[in-house]
Amino acid sequence: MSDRGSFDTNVVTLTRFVLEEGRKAKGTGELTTLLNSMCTAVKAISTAVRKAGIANLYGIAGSTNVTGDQVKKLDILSNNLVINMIKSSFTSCVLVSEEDDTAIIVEPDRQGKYVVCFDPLDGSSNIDCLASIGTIFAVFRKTTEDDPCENDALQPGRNIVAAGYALYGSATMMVLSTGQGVNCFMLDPAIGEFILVDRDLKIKPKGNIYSLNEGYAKYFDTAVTEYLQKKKFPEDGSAPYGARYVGSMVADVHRTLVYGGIFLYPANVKSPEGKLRLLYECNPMAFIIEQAGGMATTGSQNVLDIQPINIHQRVPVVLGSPSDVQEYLDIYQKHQANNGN
Ligand code: AMP
Ligand code: P6P
Repeated sequence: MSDRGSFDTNVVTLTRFVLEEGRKAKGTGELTTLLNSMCTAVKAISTAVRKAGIANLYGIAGSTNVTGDQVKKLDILSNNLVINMIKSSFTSCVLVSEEDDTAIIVEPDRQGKYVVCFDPLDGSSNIDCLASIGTIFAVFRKTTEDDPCENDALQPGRNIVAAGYALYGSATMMVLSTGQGVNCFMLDPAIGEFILVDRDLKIKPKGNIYSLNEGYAKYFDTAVTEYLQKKKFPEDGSAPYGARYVGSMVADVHRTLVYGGIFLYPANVKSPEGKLRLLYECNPMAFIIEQAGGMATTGSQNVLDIQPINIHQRVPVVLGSPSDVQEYLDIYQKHQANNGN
């Protein structure tokens, strides 16, 4: 807003930014429509999240979703908002949601060429304590001429056309990439528009924060244990890393993007494949982090190179500043070699 209080016509809104990028791409406008529809769903979710206490949306909805988490009413509302907005955009044919056991095939008269994988309200276990939560999405192009089906979503993250997340924190922010860098937009509730606040954001080469749930330390593999020891008791006399963990992937990844450092949800004895889901958590976040100059790996391979096997597949993930992730990888690969892998 200009100091006179009137709307500054030079400010770049998400709507305007996406339209301009679409014109540069000389496309049909389908992706622009899809992204703006997702943006509208996010605005509605943001309103619901911030009014949840008043609207009595708290509390367990009494049902569970496909991954066994207890579903809260906001999860259901958020899922319905995203599905309805994408379907009514006539841009997509297959939707994969964290909340739905099987892929959603859009009705034939509303289909478009895109496939959207999303977690409508990630971190929902944090709703009742008002910790930050978020919406995560990844957009692919359907690659076959066959009738749309769940397999259309089983594409490696390298094929992502656009990915992003919304963070419902002290403010609501959309972080978006269509493959030409990462741009961050803050929601101005006064005008109901996302305003460009960080253009082409890049992650620090190296940070000083590590982020993981150390409650699982008993179950960590030896590589994770050695890596954490080096962060807490540096052998080179440098200062130990700080520890931060919200338990909401969008909050922990966004802090890593903005401040630098490393986020880990590795495999452990209890969760041999890790906990986070490839299609609608790890892939979109890995795409964003790589677009910002960072790295995202399972330890054995880059997250974006994984060929998915099923739509709710879980993978280990370590992402963040390239120097920090590479240091972890060097330790991980040393232990793999020692174990004869
Ligand atoms: P469309 O015909 O609108 O589906 O766009 C065709 C391709 O152009 C997309 O798959 C993108 O690779 C690119 N594109 C279209 N619109 C945009 C946009 N708003 N931002 C970035 N890339 C875009
Ligand atoms: P844990 C939230 O439930 C979530 O799916 C991610 O947002 C978050 O990173 C992770 O699980 C937290 O899991 O095991 O540390 O509670």
